[in-house]
Amino acid sequence: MTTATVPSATQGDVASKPLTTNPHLTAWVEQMARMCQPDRIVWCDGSEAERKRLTEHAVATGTLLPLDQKKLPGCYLHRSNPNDVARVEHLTFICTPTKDEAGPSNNWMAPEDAYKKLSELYAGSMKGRTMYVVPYVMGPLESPFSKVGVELTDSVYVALNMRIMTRMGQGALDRLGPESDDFNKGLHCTGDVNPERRFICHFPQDNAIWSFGSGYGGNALLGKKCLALRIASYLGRDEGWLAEHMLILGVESPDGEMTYVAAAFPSQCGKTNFAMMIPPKRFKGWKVWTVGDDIAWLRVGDDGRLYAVNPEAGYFGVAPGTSSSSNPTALKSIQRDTLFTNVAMTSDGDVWWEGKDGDIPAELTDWQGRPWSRGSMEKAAHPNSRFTAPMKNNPYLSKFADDPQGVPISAIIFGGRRADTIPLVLQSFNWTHGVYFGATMGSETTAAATGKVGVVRRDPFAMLPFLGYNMADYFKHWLSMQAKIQYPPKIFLVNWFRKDRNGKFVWPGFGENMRVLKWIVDRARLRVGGRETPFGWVPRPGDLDLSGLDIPTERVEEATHIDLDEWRRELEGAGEFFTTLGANVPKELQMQRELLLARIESIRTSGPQYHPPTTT
Ligand code: OXD
Ligand code: MN
Repeated sequence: MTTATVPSATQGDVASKPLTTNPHLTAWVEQMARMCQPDRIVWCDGSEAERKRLTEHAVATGTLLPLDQKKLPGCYLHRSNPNDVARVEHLTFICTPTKDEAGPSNNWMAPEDAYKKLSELYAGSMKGRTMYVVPYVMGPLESPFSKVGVELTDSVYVALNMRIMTRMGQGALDRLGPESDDFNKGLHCTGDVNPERRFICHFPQDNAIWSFGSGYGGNALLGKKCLALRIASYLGRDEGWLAEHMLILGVESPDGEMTYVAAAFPSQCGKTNFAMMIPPKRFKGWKVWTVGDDIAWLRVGDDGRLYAVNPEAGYFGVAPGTSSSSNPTALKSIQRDTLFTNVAMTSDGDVWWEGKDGDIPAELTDWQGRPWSRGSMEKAAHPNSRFTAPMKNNPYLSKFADDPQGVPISAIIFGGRRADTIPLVLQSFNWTHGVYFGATMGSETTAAATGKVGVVRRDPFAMLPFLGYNMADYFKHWLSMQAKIQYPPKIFLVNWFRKDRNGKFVWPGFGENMRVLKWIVDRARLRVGGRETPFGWVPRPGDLDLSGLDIPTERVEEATHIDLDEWRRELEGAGEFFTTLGANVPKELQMQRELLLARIESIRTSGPQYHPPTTT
């Protein structure tokens, strides 16, 4: 191991001296290096020169393939190991002193067992490799709410991705300063990419993450799911704030009024598309500005409102399905300085994926580097192929995306993929009822995921795979936030995915969701009507702006309809789910569920003349 500034003969990487005198950081780097035994240590400063150098190195070693630099300047393709293409929830552990602290929804390992097991895997694992020291900040550099992390990784791909996804480099070391030990210690080693030896372990009490055996995004880019959600949710509980799997957007009306909204949807339910929505023609003059597309850190401001910061600096978006109709803003954001992972490549160095615009090319190189021809039964791009793009590429990036205080949130939206039961939009009666929406939200599984179609997988607050502590305690924390927020946001549940009897979606979705968003904004600002149902408020006829939308009234009624039998099943399902979370599910949520169930019974016994309210 050397720290002298000489180029390595084997890899072309240049070992470098520590870029800080912070003794906590340098001692930890040395300790980890003693265990992993890299050939050299490279401290990342985040400079442009460094980007160039690391990129050249990645190209020379085959980690990145250059794309057509005229058409896609600064863009490269990475192909991961085919056994390493997604987050691995079953290999993700929360390592708290007791199992109960992690709770029944998480995999748990005792910290000493996890450290021991992984130390054995790490021992000598970076021999012949480089250890990159990647200092980064989650959140704007000057924000008092941001968190510093340092990731040690043997992957140049990870270092380059972290450069896009976080505020990476010298700024993070400056923010940490010469003495503080308040930083997340992340250790990542690609190992031999063997699923049998793959672990993503979180130590909330130590503010540490140990990841071994995967080079894929969520498992390897430790700032994102690992720090900004799992560890941050734990810190948020102790420090009185919330780390959430939410997009943040600003809606601007034609007269310049801005309203900010945060929304949680389970993975792959169109969060990035919603965060970058282009309003339809009818909404001329309206604009949707993106603050964030995946994670929100929510805190109460001095003025008693809830403020949201996006801790990330880039988008790690799913490529397939991204097109000029689904998300033109994302397409514009990935024209330069973007890393693509597991997409297909055209013969002239462009990228391609299923659902992209234009004709399907006759010949491609698929995501595994194999020749592919139109008509092949196999997908050219992996369904979970990704783009990593700097958020500053987004033409609709909010000018407050980098604001140290964040943006004030007027509405919180929860949603999922539900073929029935959940109407297009429903407003909660109050905070507790809204927390109930979040706690019981879910999405139907697809055949690809489980073999069973239409099974509701409960995914509270879209945080099931991302929570760093006990789910029941998390519900309690959400309920307790009400006392801290003088002006709480209004809470809504949405469902773009309701289907009719023939299995067709009843609502067109995408840009047309602007109509629902406008109702939400107007409700949050107390200036539009709604109708009370036993389960929340829905829009009355005329409340939802449908002008210019070619959709029969009956379709809209179907989309907003409340069916008592479906709701009874829903409430029973939620009860079963609560049982799986143990005895600590807060009484408020248990009683909320019972209240709704009792309402159904009283409606039923009120006689056949009773008609549950609909929008008509
Ligand atoms: C993501 C996810 O990659 O939620 O953002 O899986
Ligand atoms: Mn996500």
